[in-house]
Amino acid sequence: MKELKSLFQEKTQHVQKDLKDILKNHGDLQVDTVVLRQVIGGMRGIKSMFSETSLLDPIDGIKFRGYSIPELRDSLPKSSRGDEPLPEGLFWLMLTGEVPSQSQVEGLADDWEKRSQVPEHTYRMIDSLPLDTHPMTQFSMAIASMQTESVFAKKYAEGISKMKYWDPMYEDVMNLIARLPHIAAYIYRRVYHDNKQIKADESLDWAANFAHMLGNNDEEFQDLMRLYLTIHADHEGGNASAHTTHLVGSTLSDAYYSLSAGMNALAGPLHGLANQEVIKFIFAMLDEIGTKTPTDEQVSKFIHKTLDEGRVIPGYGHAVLRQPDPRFTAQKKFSEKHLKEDDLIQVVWQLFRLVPDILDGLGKVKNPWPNVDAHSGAILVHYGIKEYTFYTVLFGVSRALGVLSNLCWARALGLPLERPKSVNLEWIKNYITENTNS
Ligand code: CMX
Repeated sequence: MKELKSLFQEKTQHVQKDLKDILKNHGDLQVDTVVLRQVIGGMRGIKSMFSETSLLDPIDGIKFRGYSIPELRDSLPKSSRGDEPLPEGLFWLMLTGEVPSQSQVEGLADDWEKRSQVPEHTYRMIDSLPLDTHPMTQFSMAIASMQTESVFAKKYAEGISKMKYWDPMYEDVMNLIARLPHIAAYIYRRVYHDNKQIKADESLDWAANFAHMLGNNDEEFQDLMRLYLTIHADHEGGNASAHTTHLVGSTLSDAYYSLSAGMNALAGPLHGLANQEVIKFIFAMLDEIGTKTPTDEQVSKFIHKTLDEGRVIPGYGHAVLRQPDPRFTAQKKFSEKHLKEDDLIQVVWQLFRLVPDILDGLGKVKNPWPNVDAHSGAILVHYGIKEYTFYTVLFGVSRALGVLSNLCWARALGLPLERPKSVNLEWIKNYITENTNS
């Protein structure tokens, strides 16, 4: 069907040109409460979602129920064996708005441990996939495969009142969160460690047990996982994985369908997959230059080359942030404490020194600063998790905490089906004619 393909290409070129002209000449034209630039440009900044769990400020970064990342590190309960906050505590905070006590997080960890049995058919489904299936595909499919267990779907089929939706949703959410580290570790060990699985250690907290099942019992790595699973958990409601989970949930799809969809959004290279792209980019650069300790000049040259090829610098830029991401800073602080001498960490910091000025020089990048994904890979490599195609799964286990607490809230508040209005090119052109002198 060559004819169809070339016809399509020709049509896109016309519309592309029209949209470019419209953006240039009428981008600021008001349409209802927004402007045309936002209608065409990915809805940037339109306040049209309700989400209680966190709020993102372009300068200050993310605040979870009013707590910045440094404040979380001070305020949330910790394990007796580490300095970093327990993600159980963040989940409690996001769900209730209250900082839990030590015994409350321990109770939550116990509850998750009791709910952690993954159905046998999920393991069989994962095993049926080719080994080289991307781990995010395996993860998303594994989540969807557990939909057979949905309490919400069962209660809905029985005719539950809408006033009670939150209850089975809460049960699904708790069951899902409890099982995610088990599925993720299973995929990791299956793909990269000859399917040699490691049994859970019930005495450990949620993150430390995950680290253990991945195959690393180093206490420093366990603490890293507590930090990692805390800082990636939420970035208010409009980011692609949170928004997708919310949108799918708004149709009264259950938590399994909703999270699986959200993970598919996270798997895009402009979103969560950027964490694997960053380390790939660094490895490719070091490989090409032929050293582990490149000079600033060599690194700058590689960055310019990447941009000249029409590619983005992964780990840099953000749709909302206009400062270095506090999640990047938290990982930098962790590295300054534990990994200062690591060559790869030094390269991450070298990029931090060089990339922002180069991106600024392009004159179009709104935020030249590093985001969360710029740092995580190099830390994981240090602790032996070198298989970077797995990195986004780690992000996903954490992101589930935020998007699933939002799902509980959405059903508790009876938030409606999402249904924004879209318009076509003809509508936009007519609108411009009716509302301007052109
Ligand atoms: N490298 C090169 N160019 C970049 C860039 C980067 N890191 N960041 C933005 N730009 C470019 C955009 O591609 C766009 O170019 P065009 O006008 O030619 O299309 C221009 O600068 C303006 O983009 P923007 O308004 O600054 O950024 P957006 O809100 O459109 O996009 C983001 C935000 C994150 C997709 C973008 O910065 C990017 O592609 N970054 C690299 C990928 C990445 O790190 N993603 C992870 C984000 C965090 C996460 O969700 O995990």
